[in-house]
Amino acid sequence: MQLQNDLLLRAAAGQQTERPPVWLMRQAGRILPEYRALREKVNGFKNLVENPELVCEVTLQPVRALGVDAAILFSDILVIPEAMGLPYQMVESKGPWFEQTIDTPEDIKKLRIADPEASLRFVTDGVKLINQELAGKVPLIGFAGAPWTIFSYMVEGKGSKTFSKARTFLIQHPEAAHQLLSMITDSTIAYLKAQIAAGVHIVQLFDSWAGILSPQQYAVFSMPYISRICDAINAVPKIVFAKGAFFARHGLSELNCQVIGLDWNMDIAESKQLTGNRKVLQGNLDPCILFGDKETVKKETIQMLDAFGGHHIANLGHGVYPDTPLDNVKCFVDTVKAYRY
Ligand code: 1CP
Repeated sequence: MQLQNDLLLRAAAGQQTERPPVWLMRQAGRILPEYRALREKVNGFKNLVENPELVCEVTLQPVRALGVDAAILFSDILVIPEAMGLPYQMVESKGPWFEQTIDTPEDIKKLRIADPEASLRFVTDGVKLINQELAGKVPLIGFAGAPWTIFSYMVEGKGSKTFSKARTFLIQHPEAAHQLLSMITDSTIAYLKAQIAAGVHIVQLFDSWAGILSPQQYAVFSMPYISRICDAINAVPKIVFAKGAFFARHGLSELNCQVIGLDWNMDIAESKQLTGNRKVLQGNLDPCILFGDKETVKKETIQMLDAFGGHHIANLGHGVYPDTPLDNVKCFVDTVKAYRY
């Protein structure tokens, strides 16, 4: 279907656009009262994620409420560990929790490569419904976690500040780590291909825990797997967001992808230089700016847009925090939409 607003796809393709497209990581979720109400009604996160009609509804909520230039599929990166044999729960106000974890190389034998046809139909059915409902209004972003980030949750079993258990696994069992990362990679390729076949227009890989590895470890345990995914997916443009991996910006710019996401710790001018204008850049306003007053939100947003100066997709440097004032999220979006190069 012809898209009415294809700004994101034009920008991702490296074309000069009249202004940057804008969307927010975690735009679907707790910033919206209509999300909180629905989540309450169905009694929890997984009951939303696993129901295609509700996936569709929650994906569309921010498009209606904020007027962003893209929808992002409502799901979670943790559906992949589950499809590989490690089910997760989402514990109210705590986050993800896995009953079983990967503690030893032996544990990997319990896992399988994810079969999206068999276990992720709620996602692909959701994608089809979303596109029907969007009717070409804006593009739909699909996503998956990068293998290293998924590995971290499978070993750790929950969120962590240090992911020291996951990093220790790399030291004690490097070969088993590669085996598991490879299985996650194959699962992710199958999963993204299924999302694309169902209709997503562009995909983002979230390497949320990239920044806790050393540059050397990143080059060994993360980048090669991201590279394999980028090489396997060619039907749509790819965004790679490696949170905290300031040391990998040059390396990331050599991947077979169109867009690199930046977090707010990464200087814009320096990032442009390190990526040598080979990539479109996405990001990178500190989500905390949206807790300032409107003048501050406008001023900081325009300053960021000026600093990128083109070949840019406007976003925050990480997901929008759930308690952000909705008015300020709108102010951010409206400021980008009023901007012209
Ligand atoms: O309703 C709730 O309380 C659940 C909060 C929530 C939401 C709205 C979680 C739990 N996941 C999601 C949806 C989600 N997760 C999306 C939806 C699309 C959108 O962006 O609007 C996406 C892209 C994700 C991806 C995701 N899940 C990431 C990567 C992005 C990032 O933030 O770095 C990660 C690390 C997760 C794991 C996860 N899921 C949920 C939480 C609270 C966490 C993080 C836990 C931790 O701190 O380790």
